Amino acid sequence: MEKLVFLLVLLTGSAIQSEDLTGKVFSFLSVSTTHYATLTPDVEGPYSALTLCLRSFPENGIAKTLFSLATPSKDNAFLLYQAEKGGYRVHINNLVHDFLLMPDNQNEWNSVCWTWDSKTGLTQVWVNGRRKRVKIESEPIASPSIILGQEQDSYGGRFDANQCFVGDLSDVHMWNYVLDSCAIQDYMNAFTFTPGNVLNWKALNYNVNGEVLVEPNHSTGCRQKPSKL
Ligand SMILES: *[C@@H]1O[C@H](CO)[C@@H](O)[C@H](O)[C@H]1NC(C)=O
Ligand SMILES: [Ca+2]
Repeated sequence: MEKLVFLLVLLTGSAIQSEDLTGKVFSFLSVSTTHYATLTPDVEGPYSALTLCLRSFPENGIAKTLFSLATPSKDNAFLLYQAEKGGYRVHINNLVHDFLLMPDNQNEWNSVCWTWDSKTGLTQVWVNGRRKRVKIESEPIASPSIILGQEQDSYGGRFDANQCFVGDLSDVHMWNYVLDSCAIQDYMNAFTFTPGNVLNWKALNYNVNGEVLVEPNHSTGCRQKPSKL
């Protein structure tokens, strides 16, 4: 009996291990099929609605894969992909829509939020405070495999080096409901907001593989030089 209790404590202990990554970033250092982070959601699917927010600082301007969520039957179940400058492509249960001509800071952080509601199909993407919308109707999203840094072509695998993310990602949060516009603006402006209940950057369950470093946000700006001495 004592052994069993001990084992249970061990099991639950490892299941709830999480890390506060406030002020930190995942740095993906180079093109590969082996550098990635696996995120474990705090709430299991199916999800009838989702909001995803993250900040990205891609090394070469185009982020490519920002967020890859696959299910056992659909590799592009909830996939956010930047195909070109200002072009954000969403995939929901393998359905695709391109949001073009979005704001896109070069050599700076970009804040991206994406909401989806399976009941209405309303799909919204916000980049740095600018919003675009479309209707994508599909069924709720089943049990997820969530990966940052690589694009899944199967459940948890089959990565393509041409689609990997190189650069920094931070403040990844996901909710199993649609955040209202004010909450999105709070995130965009880096004000206080309610952390994600599915993925929470302040208490993240994750594993890294390959060259993914957990680093402080290096682009915090250099100290201003005094204009005159
Ligand atoms: C990193 O620091 C810069 C400068 O303070 C800030 O603008 C940016 O939002 C920060 N990024 C993240 C993800 O914290
Ligand atoms: Ca895929």
